[in-house]
Amino acid sequence: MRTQDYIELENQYGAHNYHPLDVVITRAEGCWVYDVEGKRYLDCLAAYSAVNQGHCHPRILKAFVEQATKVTLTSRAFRNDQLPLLYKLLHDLTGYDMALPMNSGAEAVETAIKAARKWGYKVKGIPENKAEIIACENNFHGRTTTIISFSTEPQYRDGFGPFTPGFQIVKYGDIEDLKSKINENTAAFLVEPIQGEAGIIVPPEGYLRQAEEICRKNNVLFICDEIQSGLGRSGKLFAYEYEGVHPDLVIIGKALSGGFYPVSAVLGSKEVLGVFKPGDHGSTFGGNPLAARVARESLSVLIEENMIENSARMGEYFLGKLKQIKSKHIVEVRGKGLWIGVELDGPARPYCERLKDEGILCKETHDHVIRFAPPLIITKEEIDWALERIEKVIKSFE
Ligand code: IF1
Repeated sequence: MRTQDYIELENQYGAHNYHPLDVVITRAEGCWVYDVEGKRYLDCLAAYSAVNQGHCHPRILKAFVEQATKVTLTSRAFRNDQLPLLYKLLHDLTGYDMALPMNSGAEAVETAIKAARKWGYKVKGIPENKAEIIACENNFHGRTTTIISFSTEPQYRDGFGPFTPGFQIVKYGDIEDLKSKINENTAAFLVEPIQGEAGIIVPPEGYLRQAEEICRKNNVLFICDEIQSGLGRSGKLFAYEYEGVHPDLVIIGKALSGGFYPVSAVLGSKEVLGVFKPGDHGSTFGGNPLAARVARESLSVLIEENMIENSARMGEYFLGKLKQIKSKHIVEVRGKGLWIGVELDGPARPYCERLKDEGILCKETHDHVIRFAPPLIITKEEIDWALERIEKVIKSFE
């Protein structure tokens, strides 16, 4: 079968909830993916930062296969020999005393919302059903009905009401707005340390530090969603580290499994995550031994193969070179680590289509931004290979 044959099948039998590029990938390794015609592409999306370690990382694959021959799922009605080891590794790596494992990022965000509300009632003493959680304009935290209830993106909400109450929206980066929206019923402030879907928006220097301070002063939980920004993407283990803050809850996912398996988790203190009593919350697959084994290996290779340092170093190089590209259509080039957005004065999709023809796969975000987020193992040579083609494509629109 050829590319078009796969596309026709997908169009005929699949729901059309995406508008993917017309490339049909059959194999992937490291930073490169190969289509059914045998053409190779440099992957500059890394599955929205779920394959930070590079596609089909051999060590994660080995761990995945070995564990799959032993036991994959026990349910949490019983214990297994992998989850405790993941808990210990997460504690040693992050300093957080407790973790609650889930599967998708959205499930971890929902878990954090439930933890914050329960903490609000049981610890802070907010009157029942009065808890409020503050989120930011242009946030992206997932696609469940509760999460899109506080989305400000009309398309993510259209046709999905009625919405879950109990959320307030503040301008991202605006400390005064946060101060004005906090009240005695506020349980938590949920924020992306760098907004991904919004177009890789880095907040003003000091914003997270001031936000944490305001939360502490008002006995409000400070929650960072690091599902996309975390695990090395920004050049540090967590993007919040740039501001030296210590969130009450940290939400992780995506690269926690190196792209092998849906694994997510909420990290926090015993005071906050301890609000969950047996039976309060759960998930059939949450914390399964296969997920835990894969997550352990994914974290280990991230650290042992110095991928976070590479993200910082290669990201600085990539960003610096992209900033040198002259074009009247480029509004701004911004980012942190290997997470870069090139904002244009018009739609970014045509650029992504042309980049595909040049052998580079990336995805527009918020219409006008080309996002470059390759696996964190990318080399200087691969970046130079890409830069040549990126410059050619950008110049072709002059
Ligand atoms: C899609 C982008 C979208 C996330 C943050 C939670 C989640 C995500 C910061 C939920 C997921 C994915 C979802 C995927 C495309 C991608 C995405 F931001 F990465 F670009 F949509 F906005 N918090 N982001 O980025 O995690 O439940 O998906 O595991 O829905 O199209 P999930």
